[in-house]
Amino acid sequence: MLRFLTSGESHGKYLTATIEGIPSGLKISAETINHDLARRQTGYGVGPRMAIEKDEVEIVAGVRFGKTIGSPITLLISNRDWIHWQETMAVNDPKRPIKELVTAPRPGHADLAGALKYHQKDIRNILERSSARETAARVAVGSICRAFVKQFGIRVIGYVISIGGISIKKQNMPLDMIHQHAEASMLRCPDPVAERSMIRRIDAARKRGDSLGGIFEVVADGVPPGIGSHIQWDLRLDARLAQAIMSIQAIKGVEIGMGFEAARRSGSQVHDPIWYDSNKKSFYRTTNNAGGIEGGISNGEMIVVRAAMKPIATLYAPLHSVDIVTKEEVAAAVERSDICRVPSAAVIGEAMVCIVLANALLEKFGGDNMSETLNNYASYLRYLKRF
Ligand code: EPS
Repeated sequence: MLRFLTSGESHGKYLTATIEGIPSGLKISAETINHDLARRQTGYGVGPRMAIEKDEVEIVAGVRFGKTIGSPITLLISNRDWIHWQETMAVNDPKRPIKELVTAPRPGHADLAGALKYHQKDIRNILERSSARETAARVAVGSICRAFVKQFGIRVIGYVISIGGISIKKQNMPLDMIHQHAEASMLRCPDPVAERSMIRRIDAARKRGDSLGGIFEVVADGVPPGIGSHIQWDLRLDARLAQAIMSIQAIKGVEIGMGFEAARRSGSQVHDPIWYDSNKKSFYRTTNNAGGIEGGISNGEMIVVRAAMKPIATLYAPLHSVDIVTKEEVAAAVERSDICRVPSAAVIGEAMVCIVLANALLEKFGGDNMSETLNNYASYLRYLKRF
């Protein structure tokens, strides 16, 4: 079983992650993880914080001479901004009382619900952990899982398909081209025409003191049939992907394949007819409305997950709120913030998909070292041809 935990506050000293269950013998390098960390930090619409941070991982446990050794892997990422927050975020009792309490909850953030739940009169004790800064740690974990799923020939690609109501046109664009364009785009958007309109929308939102959300899509290519299971609710691959994606800060909706559109169509317009290729000795589909999953099990087609991200909750032109101490009507707190982080969310989505797939693959193929795991996989592929 693969499991992981992250810890760390947005302006604390470090983010950390511990991941357990990766077999021994998997090649891991800080450079590869840093590449994904850098991808998460880019994007037109990021706020001033990203000029301060340049995320770099330190691997402090579980890896020796560039390979996993089967023990828990612990990762550290420094918050460079911490230097400016040492007093505010001190672990020990402060020498002087902290006067700058945050007491005006932001609608859409965890501020009020968290303050009520954890009995806090300083919302900083909530916002520091609810901040999407935490996703840097998840991307680092996802990067290790990406290295694992790559051994199975799986690649996971995320890109933006809509921002602020502007959507891309990608009919029939091959995956390689989508990937290439998305990587080159400052909005991780494969359609340069749509990208230009999105940028205009972001500029307009910035001028108004507003923020924008959008939709990203993550695809996993090369997943074999038979991952996940129909036999229990918590083993279903689609359910696990939905939970993982929904757990990303600010995500309000998740779709697999055709998603909500399937509810508007009849069965003959939705389900993907089954064909057999006797040369390749494998079943295939000519459509993929199921998004690669049927009955909670991967069916061998590309897995397609989409997520809707709400606009960032911190608004430079703040909404109406109520002070949690005085109960007076106030404007919501304005923390320095971003205008749009959908491009980052696409990279975080990739990480969560890699984590879920790695776990489901380990469940099916087991193994305590990579050669055992991959031998089991090779034997399964041989079985599929004989089926
Ligand atoms: C965030 C607020 C901003 C973002 C942050 C998420 O941070 P700050 O308050 O320090 O300006 O930049 O995202 C990151 C730091 C990051 O690495 O993605 C929030 O409130 O969620």
